[in-house]
Formats: sequence, structure tokens, C-alpha cells
Amino acid sequence: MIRTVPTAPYKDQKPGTSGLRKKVPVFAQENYAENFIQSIFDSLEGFAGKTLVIGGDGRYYNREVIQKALKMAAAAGFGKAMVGQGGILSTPAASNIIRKYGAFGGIILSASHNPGGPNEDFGIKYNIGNGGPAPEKITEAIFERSRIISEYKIVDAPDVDLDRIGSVDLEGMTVEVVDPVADYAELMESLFDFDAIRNLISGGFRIAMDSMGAVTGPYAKEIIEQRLGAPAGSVRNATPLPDFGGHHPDPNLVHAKELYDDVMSADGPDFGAASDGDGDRNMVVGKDMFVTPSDSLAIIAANAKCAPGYAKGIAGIARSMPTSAAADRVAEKLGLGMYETPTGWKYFGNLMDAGKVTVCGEESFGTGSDHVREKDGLWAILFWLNIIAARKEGVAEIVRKHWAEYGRNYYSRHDYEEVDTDAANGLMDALRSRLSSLPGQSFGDLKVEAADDFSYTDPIDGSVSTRQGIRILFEGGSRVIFRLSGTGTSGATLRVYVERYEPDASRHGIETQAALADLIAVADEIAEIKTRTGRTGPTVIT
Ligand code: VG1
Ligand code: CO
Repeated sequence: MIRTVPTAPYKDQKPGTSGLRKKVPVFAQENYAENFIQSIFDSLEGFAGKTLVIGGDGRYYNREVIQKALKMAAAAGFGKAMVGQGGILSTPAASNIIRKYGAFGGIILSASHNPGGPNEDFGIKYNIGNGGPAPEKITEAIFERSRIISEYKIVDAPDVDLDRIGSVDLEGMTVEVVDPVADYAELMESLFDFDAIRNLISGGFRIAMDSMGAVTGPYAKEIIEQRLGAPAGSVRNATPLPDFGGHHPDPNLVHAKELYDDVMSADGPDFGAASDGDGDRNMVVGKDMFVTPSDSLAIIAANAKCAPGYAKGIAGIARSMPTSAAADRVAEKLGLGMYETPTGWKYFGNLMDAGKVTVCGEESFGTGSDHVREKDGLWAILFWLNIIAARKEGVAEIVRKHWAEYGRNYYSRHDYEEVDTDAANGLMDALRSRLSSLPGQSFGDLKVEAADDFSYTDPIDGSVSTRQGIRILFEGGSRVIFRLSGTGTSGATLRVYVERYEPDASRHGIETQAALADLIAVADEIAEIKTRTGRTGPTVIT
């Protein structure tokens, strides 16, 4: 039986870079999740009788919201819902299931790399039929709807057993509980040379994969340990936990430091990898070498033909604006199209659908391709293993040779987290007001060539996204970029992205922060970071 429940709107349900993210106590307010889910359905058309995919990263509150979403999907008229067993679907696996089974769309419950638990973060995101994050015009419509919503519909029924694989009826809608791993593992096997990777591993190459107590655990165990034959225990923190075991499931040098230290130790593994809460990010480290995500994109693109799924070559490359230009040099050399988009995976979807690009990446530990429409952590890790197996070289050798051939883009991101919101907005406004006067000015040896607030016109549908980050471009290709995060849940996070291009191979061994020191100082001088935020330094450096 369908019940119509009166509700009052919440004013703060504006989706950010990747869906709606709030603390659990905010989501647990009366009708909060229901309002947002109904606002999603009210913003869509033509889904009667069609399939909706539902799954999440297993964090605290995942199962509760899945039950709500299932009962509301049934009331809204979906014909079928496919949900991962235990409520689990990594973000790339959900994207794959939407595409493979021709679903109308999907709801992914995740706050990605943010911590989980009763007082930590939760999130809801809608993905469209191509498997990718909803474009801005849909997220805008959802937000507009959430501001005036007055009722939602839900079926009265007992909870669905999420742990038993198979189909059940939910008041006229079929709910199919599916194995979350099988389709994804099959897809990976179709793209990469598993025989070559198996040989690499049986030859003694040691892998350590840290799933950080988050969603990739079961995926990595099946693929890396079962199908590729790595010894049991190669995948660490492999059980998805509601609080990620207290970890901050963000694969970077700060939060995956244990793994990094292990790989760097004398008798440590040859290859280290980690993924985030919902499985779309990756970190790759080798002996004596941390691979920056920007370099990773460039190296994957340059070596794509090593992998059977990309043997014919790639169509083009896209990167988010703050991501380093390392990939641009590969595109130039290979004669490929190169696209620069705003931050967030949703901007890559149209380019991939139109066949303009095959691989995409972001500096925030995100890499992926048109095999799905999300970034994909394990995909990137497997791509690296495939390249290592094909080239018979280690991570450090591959990276150094890449720099020697293309030059090195020194790169670092400095985050100032939980800054006072007014101070952060004031800093950005002040920068904006100086944009026209900066070109021509010199700061030490650095002369500003151009400065703007990045704006993007989608080449496929013509949609325009403005105010996507302040860019200060210096002569010679160095740059500093300022943006405010759109995924945080308290205060504001200022991100400062710093990059310098160094063509000279004899200067490729400098420590990154030292290589960028003058740019970092200029960033502070121009944006008045210390004085405006009251911070003496960043909270996280990646
Ligand atoms: C951050 C990253 C961005 C990424 C987004 C979602 O956004 O910078 O590159 O696409 O997170 O990643 P922001 O607005 O906080 O800078 V995930 O792994 O949360 O889906
Ligand atoms: Co993520």
C-alpha cells in the first residue's frame, strides 16, 4: 500500500561536487533523506516500470537509507530495483551495473573519502542511465524541488532482506539483490591482461592493497587474491566497516601513510595501492616512488596500448582544470584530443558518451575510462599492474622514464580544512577582484601571464559552468589555482593547487615541496592565506 506523507522542505539540500553530503545527524532528521530521495524522483521523467540501481559504500546509515529508497522507488513506480548484497556497491561497480543492465539510473549512498560513523558523514548521489553522475541541470532541478517539497510517497512493507541474493516482490516492484562483485570482476578481466599479471605475481612481485576498511575490500580480494593469485593477506583492511575501522578512507600520503611506509621499507612489498570509501579513488606507490595522480593519468594514457581493452589506442584525454598538465604533453605527442573540465567527474560524461575521450583523471586520486562513467580505483591499480607486467619495469623506472621523455610537472595540493566560511569566501572574492590587475605583475622571478576564474562550456551540449576556480598562470607554464571544496560537511575547505613544469631531466630529482617553494610563497602572498584564514600552514598536503 502506498502512503503519502506530508513533509516540510529543508533549505540545505544542494548537491555539491558529488551529490548531497551531510553529517549523519543531519540526514537522520525527520524526513530528511526521504525529502531528498523524493526530490530526485520528482526531477526525473519516464521511469515507470524501469530499473533503478541502489547501493552504497557500507558506511553507517547505509542500510537504513537503502530500505527507505527501495520503498520510495516502489511507490514512485519503478518496475525493478537492483541492489548490491548487504547494501554494498562500489561507485564504479554501480556505474557498471546501471550500464550493463540498461537501468534508468541509480542511487549511490556514499560520502566517498569522508569518515563514517554516527557523527560522521553520509551522502546520496543520483546517477543517470549512462552510469555517470547526474549533470548540473538535474542536480539543480533536485535542489529546486527540495526547497518546495510538501509530501513524499512510500510503500508500507517490511524491510527487504539485503543479505539474501535473489528476487523478491516489494508491493509490485521486483527487488533483485545481486552479487556486488561478479559483474565488476568480469569487466576488469575483459580489459586487462590477467595472465600477464598472474605471471608477474607468481614470479614473486609482491602487492599490498589497502582497502582502508571501506568498500573495495571484497572487490580487491576477489580480483587480486582469487583471480590474480596474490597471497592471502595481500589485501588489507578488507572488510567494509560502518566506521571504516575509524580510518579516514582517503588514499593519500597522509591517510594511507602506513601502507606508504611499508612499501618504502627495505623488505616491503614492490607495489602498494589504496582506495577510498566508495572505491573510485586510487593511490599507487612503488619502491622509492609515489605516483602523483596527475602523473598517473599521463602514464596510463601513454601506455594504454599495454592493456588488451585499450590495444587499439585511446580516443582522447580529459582532465579537471586543477589537474597537472602532464597528460597534455602525452596528448600532444600522440596527436590526441585534450579536454580541460571543471572539478568533478560529472563533466567527463558527455565527452565519453560522444567518443571524444577514453581516459580521464583528476588530481584528487581519481582516474578512469569509458568502461564506466565514474572514476575507478581498482581499474587504475590494475592498469598499473598491467603496464608493469607488460614493460617488465618497476613503478619508479616507468615514472622516471616518463619524465625524461615528456618533462616533469612538479605538483602539489595544499588543503586548508574547516576554515571559517566567511573568511574563505572573503579570500576568494578578494582574489576575483584582483584578476584584471595581476597580469604583467612580477613576484620574484615569477611573472603573471594571465589570471581568470575558470569557466567551462561543454563542447557537446553547450552548457556553461562558471566560477570553477581562480587560475593564476605564470610565464613558462607554472600556475597556482584556488578553489573552495564542494564535498566538505563543516566550514569551508580552501584548496591551493601548485604546479611547475620542468623539462630538464637533470632537475627531476628535487623534493616536490622544495621544487615548488617559491610558488607556494607567492600563492600565500597573492591570496593572503595566512592573514585571512589565521592558519600558519595547510592541514593536508598531497
Ligand atoms: C573533491 C575532489 C574532486 C572529486 C570530488 C569527489 O571535490 O577535489 O576532484 O571529484 O572530491 O570525489 P572538492 O569539491 O571537495 O574539491 V569522491 O571520491 O568524493 O566521489
Ligand atoms: Co570516492
